[in-house]
Amino acid sequence: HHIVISGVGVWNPEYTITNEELVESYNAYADAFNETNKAKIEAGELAAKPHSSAEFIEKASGIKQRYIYQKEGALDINRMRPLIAEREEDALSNQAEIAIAAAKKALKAANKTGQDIDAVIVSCAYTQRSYPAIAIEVQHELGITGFGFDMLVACSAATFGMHRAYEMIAAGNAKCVLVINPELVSPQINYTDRDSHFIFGDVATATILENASTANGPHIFKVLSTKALTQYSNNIRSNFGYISRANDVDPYGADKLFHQAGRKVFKEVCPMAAEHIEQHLAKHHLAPGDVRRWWLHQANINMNLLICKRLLGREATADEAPIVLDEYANTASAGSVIAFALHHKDLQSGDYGVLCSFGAGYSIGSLVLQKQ
Ligand code: CO8
Repeated sequence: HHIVISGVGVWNPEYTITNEELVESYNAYADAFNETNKAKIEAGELAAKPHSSAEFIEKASGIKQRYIYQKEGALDINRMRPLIAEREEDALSNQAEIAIAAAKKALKAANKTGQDIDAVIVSCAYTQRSYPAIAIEVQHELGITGFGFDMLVACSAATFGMHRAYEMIAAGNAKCVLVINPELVSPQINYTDRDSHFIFGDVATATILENASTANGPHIFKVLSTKALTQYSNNIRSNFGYISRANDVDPYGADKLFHQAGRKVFKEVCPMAAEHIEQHLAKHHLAPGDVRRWWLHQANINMNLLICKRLLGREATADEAPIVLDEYANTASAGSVIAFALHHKDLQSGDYGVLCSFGAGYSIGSLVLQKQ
């Protein structure tokens, strides 16, 4: 089977939040919290909220700013969450809107229209509703005949989505698949938690996978193979779900939002990811040194530096393993796709690249690519 990635697109929200803006809001919130709870804190019944710092954030993560779908509300210390107005049932949903924006860019890059697509996969960390699927809404809006479905794999949603597209094409069940990652994650961020308030940003990415015989875009990458691994861990978790209502618990409690044991994740996931990539390359008799570009998951700059060092035995250059964290922060599954979208046009025919996600689950998903 000759299956290729023939187009990719990234859509950025119009609003950004810098580390400085984020920290100013959080610190004002923490001061107000500590003032309100002064008696309990002095009695040792409640922990005081410590200050956050923009320098810490940049040094610990590589993040300088993040995009946000709706800035209003997120920095308001009496609210600490974005204000997103509910839409009527006959209006386009928020996630379909950003999915379509990214999809149009990917279609253009691949020289395709909706008529060329016969399957749509919306794959991301959260969907805003259970049904009807966001993918079917997107399919309808773009005039696509065929089928669509949603799937969730947290950080590895994008790569696992591409894996499914690859298999659907290989099996002859689809010819040209649109995979979209509308990562609208800001509603799940706990802006009152200093350990995690800085980590995530909103974005949408899309890719087109198809048979090599129909691909006619300017930048075509053959998918040599796909490889996936999952291993259960509670170290990155969100307990938000439809059963909360029946549990009689606060559906907005801190454990219902993203939370993690960041140090443990770092220590456990880095070796797993490096080993996974090495094994995947070995299937093609390739060594890490043969890889021209690494489009890695974008959770933390130090994680990527460490993984590359394990693979290459030296530091990777920014040209070899581009980082987009400074501008985008962690965008759940979209990070490696953004890196690919912004840094693929300069590759020469025959060059190898690895696209790889790693994170919650734990989950690792990779594709070994070769520029046509
Ligand atoms: N400002 C100042 N100080 C801080 C702050 C802050 N904001 N936060 C923590 N500190 C303090 C800590 O309290 C600690 O103090 P002390 O030493 O006194 O205890 C000190 O700074 C050092 O803290 P850490 O050891 O925790 O700091 P690290 O250097 O380990 O950095 C990170 C923390 C950045 C979280 C790092 O551990 C990390 O990135 N780990 C990997 C995390 C990761 O990859 N997570 C995956 C995320 S999941 C995903 O990608 C998708 C999930 C689905 C999407 C969810 C969307 C909402």
